Amino acid sequence: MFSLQIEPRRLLGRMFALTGKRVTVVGLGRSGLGAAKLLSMYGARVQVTDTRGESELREALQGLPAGTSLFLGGHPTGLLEDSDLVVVSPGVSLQIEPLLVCREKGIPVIGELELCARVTEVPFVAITGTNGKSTVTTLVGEMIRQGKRDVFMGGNIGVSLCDGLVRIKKGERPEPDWIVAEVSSFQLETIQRFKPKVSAILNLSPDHMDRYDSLGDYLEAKARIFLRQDSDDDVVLNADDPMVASLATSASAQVAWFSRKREVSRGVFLSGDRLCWRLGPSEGTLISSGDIRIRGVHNLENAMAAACMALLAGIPADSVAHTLRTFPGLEHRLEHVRTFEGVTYINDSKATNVGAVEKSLESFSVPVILIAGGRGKKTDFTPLRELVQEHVKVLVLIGESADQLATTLGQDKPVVRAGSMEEAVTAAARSAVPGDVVLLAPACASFDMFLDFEHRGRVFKESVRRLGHETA
Ligand code: UMA
Ligand code: ADP
Repeated sequence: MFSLQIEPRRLLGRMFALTGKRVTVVGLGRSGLGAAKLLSMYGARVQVTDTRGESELREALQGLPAGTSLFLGGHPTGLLEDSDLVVVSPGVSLQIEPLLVCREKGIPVIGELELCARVTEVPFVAITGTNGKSTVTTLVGEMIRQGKRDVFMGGNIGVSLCDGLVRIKKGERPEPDWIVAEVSSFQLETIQRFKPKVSAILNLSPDHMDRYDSLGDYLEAKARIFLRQDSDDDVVLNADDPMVASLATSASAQVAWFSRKREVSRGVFLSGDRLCWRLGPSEGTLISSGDIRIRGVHNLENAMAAACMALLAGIPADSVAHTLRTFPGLEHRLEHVRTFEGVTYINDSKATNVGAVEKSLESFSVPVILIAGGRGKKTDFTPLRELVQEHVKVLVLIGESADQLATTLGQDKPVVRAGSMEEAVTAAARSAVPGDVVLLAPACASFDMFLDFEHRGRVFKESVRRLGHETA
């Protein structure tokens, strides 16, 4: 059984006074820009450093508050060491030399989650896990809205939490009843006092192995989500995922479960085809699984996790059920693009790891032409072998991982290499016959060829829509 060992980290003093403090923000992406704005609003002397240069950061630079000091093209020696506080972006490894030095010198290093937790009393619902975070975050947000409460959604879902708080503090939007935060393991690495009222760990499978030494380290980062929770709080865990379930004994929060496989004493579970809930003395049936709009076994799990969290946040069961009946799912997650000449084209650009591609392939009972590849995350693709054997007719490979994928998965399958997404779609269409599915499920990050997974998905969809309209 996994036992949670969390290294004691230096806590900031009780007062989180920022006025006049020299605070360095590392990384000027969405997270860093939001943090710089929030820090400046609280009177900190903000300096920002990024490995990228001015020309690449032009847009972000325009959004920075006046008076921000800039150190671009690298992280100058001594800059971080002279800071009272360092706020690091999630994409920046804590193992880079300047941050190791800060740690040695006892300079506090936090991230956007911790910064937000220090400046707001609004309760958090926080969601982590390898897959399903964005779907569950959006579902919980919708359920809260349906329950007539105001909600702000942000974090790893692509929206800076600090930026949201700036808007709230400026009065540009009302103070919400809840903040629903999608949180990554990277963001959890830098929390100290972040204490969600309701948290969830959805599942765990290998991902980000370029950043973690082992699956245990990755799980430990995820488990930090309930580090500061106590018996007034709730943590929702997946009873069907042994690694996640084993965390229950390390949590001080009350545990609620979701399970497709068994009845649980507290939480949400499947009984026959009905989704049932049980929390303390109250229990009931939410909805029949066939009435949930988002399809697939993984989405059933997502629906149960979201329902459990929303019920724990006090949202009435009928609002929860209504959301499950109507929520259409998110773009770039098993998204139907088009059926052309009898072939169905599916965009699952967000399937950036093996676990997600497994669920993706399991969703189809017809032959699949799989478009995969991109920037690897030191991933072992071997677990996909059997499913590829069973479901895939042709592999169309793109990006930096194409060779590794061909070696691991392409031994008994036709493999086509493509230099661009357009080429990949054309090649896939050529291999397909009516009844087949062409599926983009890359199992890799997108950054070798695209800005992000959304850009990759859009380019795929554009290429698919152009089929049949090509000029000779
Ligand atoms: N940088 C440095 N030094 C370094 C490394 C990077 O200065 O050593 C700079 C880069 O040059 C770049 C900036 O840091 O300018 C990028 O920071 P970032 O990678 O943290 O990206 P942000 O745009 O700030 O977005 C981050 C999250 N990104 C990551 O964790 C990689 C966003 O999640 C999140 O929505 C946003 O903060 C607001 O909270 C995205 C994501 O891809 C969606 N997450 C990963 C995932 O889901 O797999 C974890
Ligand atoms: P995340 O925010 O964790 O990346 P998303 O909801 O964006 O999660 O989905 C990412 C990918 O994972 C998509 O390909 C989706 O089909 C797949 N997925 C969604 N939920 C699950 C789940 N519970 N288990 C495994 N894969 C899932």
